[in-house]
Amino acid sequence: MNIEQIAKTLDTAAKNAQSVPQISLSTPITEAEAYAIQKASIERRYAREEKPIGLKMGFTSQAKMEQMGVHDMIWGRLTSEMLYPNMGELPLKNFIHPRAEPEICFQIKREINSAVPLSEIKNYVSGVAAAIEIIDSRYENFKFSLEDVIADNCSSAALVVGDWFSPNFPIDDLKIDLLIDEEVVASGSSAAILGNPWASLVAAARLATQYGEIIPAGSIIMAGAATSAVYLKAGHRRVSAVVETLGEVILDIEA
Ligand code: OOG
Ligand code: MG
Repeated sequence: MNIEQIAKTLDTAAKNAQSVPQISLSTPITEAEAYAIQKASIERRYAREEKPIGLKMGFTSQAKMEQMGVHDMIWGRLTSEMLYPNMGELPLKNFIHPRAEPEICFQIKREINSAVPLSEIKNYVSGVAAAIEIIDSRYENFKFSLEDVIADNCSSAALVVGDWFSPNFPIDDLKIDLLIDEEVVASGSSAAILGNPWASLVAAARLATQYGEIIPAGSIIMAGAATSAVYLKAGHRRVSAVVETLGEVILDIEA
């Protein structure tokens, strides 16, 4: 098994918006190897001048685990090229089969270099915001094993973050809607994210630092989707997420 070779395959698939067969169909990989492939593939992005901006959690809600048939939390890396401005335009042609999901995002104010208990996690955070993640599995038919999706940087493709609010703002049980062209296509609550989105940040700190990843001040951390993800298609004009009291975050869709 050649980690660099698989990393290149996945990075090229993302760059060219061209799907590839699942790795696990031809090469069995362990979870540790999958994280090594993810790291190597993201390092190829850094070599193209993309910058690390934070991390994402995945499969932190029942809705997501059931939709994808996967039952373990995963984490991936976010880069500068993935971040779109609120109200910006998302070019569909850059993606294979993109799906949108509504999330909560944290902004980190103090470096995290080891696990942090729930009782202390707020001390590391400067803001909370509504967000949308665009996931775009590089695998054919959006199908994968847990190891496949970890290697593929947890399907992460793009994200947009709304206005920041104080971390003292209650976020444990907020209504979350995902809308396409102003119509609600998925609904849930922030409580669906591990019972409380703060628990997802605790998990991110534990899992990432376990793999030797330090979370610098200024990073953003996506808590994972509260609802299942919804395909974006040609003809759609806008995707938005509305989180009770945190407000709205919007991407216009460029066909
Ligand atoms: C994997 C990514 C999961 C989330 O928020 O749960 C994820 C996928 O569903 O393709 O980002
Ligand atoms: Mg997500």
